[in-house]
Amino acid sequence: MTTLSTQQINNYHRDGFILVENAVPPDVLAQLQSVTNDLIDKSRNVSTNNDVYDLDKGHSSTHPRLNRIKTPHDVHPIYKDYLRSDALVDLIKPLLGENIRMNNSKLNAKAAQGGAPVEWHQDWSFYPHTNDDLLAIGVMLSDIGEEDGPLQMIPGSHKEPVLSHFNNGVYCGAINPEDKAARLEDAVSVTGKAGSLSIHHVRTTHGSAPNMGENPRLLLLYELSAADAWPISGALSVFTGMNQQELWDYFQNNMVCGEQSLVPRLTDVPVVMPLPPPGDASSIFQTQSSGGAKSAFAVKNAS
Ligand SMILES: O=C(O)CCC(=O)C(=O)O
Repeated sequence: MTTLSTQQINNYHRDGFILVENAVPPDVLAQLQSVTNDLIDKSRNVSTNNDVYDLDKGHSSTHPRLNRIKTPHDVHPIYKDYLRSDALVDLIKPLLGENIRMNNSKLNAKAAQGGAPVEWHQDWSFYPHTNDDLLAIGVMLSDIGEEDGPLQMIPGSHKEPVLSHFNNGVYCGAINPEDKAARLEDAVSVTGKAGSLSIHHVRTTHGSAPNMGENPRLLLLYELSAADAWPISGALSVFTGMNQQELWDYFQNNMVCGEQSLVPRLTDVPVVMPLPPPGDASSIFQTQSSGGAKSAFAVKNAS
């Protein structure tokens, strides 16, 4: 499978997400899994969060437990090689056009038996751009079933108003689960075998419950944008703190295909700046916990 069917493209535009099964070539999947398992193994030597690892509660040298490998594309070339392969690029061009940039990558390695939830949010609230031709690809590196804390999406939410992601006046990277406009009762789980992909629009409301399964839930996420979508200064994002040269180099180094554009395409998009920031914005897990996000999943588990 290297292209999306017309129906998949239409479903992406209608629902704001799709599942693409058997998308990763088996040899590539095996390499991605092997490199990832090695990285998890190496986290045994780490005891505090650093540039590579965001550790889960209970992490130790005998029981490695990770929330995340932060920017896998910086850690091993395989992650960028797959992103730039025909197998992936041909899938996303119908959604983002010929000129595509990667803004960031991350590998959410939700540890087995309780690995942290990700509270409901819209990625757009973290990093508004000049237009919303942005999406995230989730590459399943493990089988992800209902008990493993799969991504859950709210169909059609990418066309609805952007919800408040604030708590007590501070950006907390999550909506209030009591917000009726979020329609959380409509959630759909995106489950699949290793080698499947989820693709979701930057404005689609999504989250995921703790992993209650026996194995880590390994989801490699690439955040991509049309090259003429430029981040709005002040966003809580990977670009914050870069000088002009660093930003330019980053953009150039992370082109997936086509050419970088110097002419941002401005469209009528709803923007709320994610400011003031929470105490620790080093990952979504820290943003949500230090920002005091209300937990949908803790409430659900307790009931
Ligand atoms: O890993 C997950 O379940 C959700 C990840 C996510 O939404 C994010 O990191 O922005």
